[in-house]
Amino acid sequence: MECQEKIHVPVFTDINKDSFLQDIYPQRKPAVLKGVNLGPCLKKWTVEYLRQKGSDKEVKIHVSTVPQMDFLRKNFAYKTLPFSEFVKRASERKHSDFFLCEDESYYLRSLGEDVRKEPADLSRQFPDLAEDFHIPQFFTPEQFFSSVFRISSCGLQLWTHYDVMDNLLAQVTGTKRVVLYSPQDALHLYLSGDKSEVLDIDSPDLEQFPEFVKAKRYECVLEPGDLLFIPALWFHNTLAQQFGVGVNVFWRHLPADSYDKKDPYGNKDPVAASRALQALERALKALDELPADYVDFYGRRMIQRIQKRTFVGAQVADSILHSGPLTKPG
Ligand SMILES: O=C(O)CCC(=O)C(=O)O
Repeated sequence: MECQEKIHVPVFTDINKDSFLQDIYPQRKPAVLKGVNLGPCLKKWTVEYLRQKGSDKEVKIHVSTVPQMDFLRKNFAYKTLPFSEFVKRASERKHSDFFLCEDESYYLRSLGEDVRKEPADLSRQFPDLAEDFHIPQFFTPEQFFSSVFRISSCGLQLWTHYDVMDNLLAQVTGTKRVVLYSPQDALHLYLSGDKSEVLDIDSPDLEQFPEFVKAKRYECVLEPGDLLFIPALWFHNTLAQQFGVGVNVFWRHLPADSYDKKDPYGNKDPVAASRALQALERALKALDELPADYVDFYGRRMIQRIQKRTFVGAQVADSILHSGPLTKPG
């Protein structure tokens, strides 16, 4: 693909809570953290050990005939397997037992006990394994939202999406490529809700998605023991280069009541943003009673108003424009 600007996600070593909170967190940009103590999982989590400790707990998984999973066109099936059987199948290339075809791909995003209401929490769904994984204590216990198993077949690619909470994605075994896009590139990603319609980010159809080249591509490859800080609203797309086990931890970055209470996945828009989006739908409906040329005109005016009022760069430019000559505070 031509001309998409590519940026390596910066790598930091010897990070502790203080340096994370002081140097990395306030930047609101992704960062790879190496050398944070994740506990004995790094040595212990072999396929055999996971199968034995995770035992016969039933897990709901994604199964697909192709490794590139597509949520919008639903090219995968939801199936249920005992954890031990799932790990066996996800770790092998060809399966003797299968749902769709002998080289099908598997993905687990673990869920809470009550799937609709409760966020995933490793210490509740997999207590014997959870004790091997040390959650980095970079936030207060009240901010904790969920800890989620991410287990993928080799080659499994997960669609580009954003979440509304801050996130530390820990790679425990295997390597994984992660591509990220800034929230400021949202208009270049052809969004449908929280997901991008551009599935093939490596060779996108530029006739269908011409603006996609304008999105800056941030990229890193996670190795066992690495943590990736994914700030809320940053888009991410993952590609497992080997069978791999990861855990991600979401925590609340905004006050607790900013979030939708019925959101077990951590991906529903904050309450105020949902209200604003609904109000926009009402505003657009109100325009419908006018002829098309008026709708076009007032649509453009609304865009200008929204840009001026909400875009960070535009606000700064606007305040400089309206503040007169810059003077030093007296
Ligand atoms: O690691 C993965 O497969 C996906 C991770 C992800 O989407 C997340 O941490 O929010």
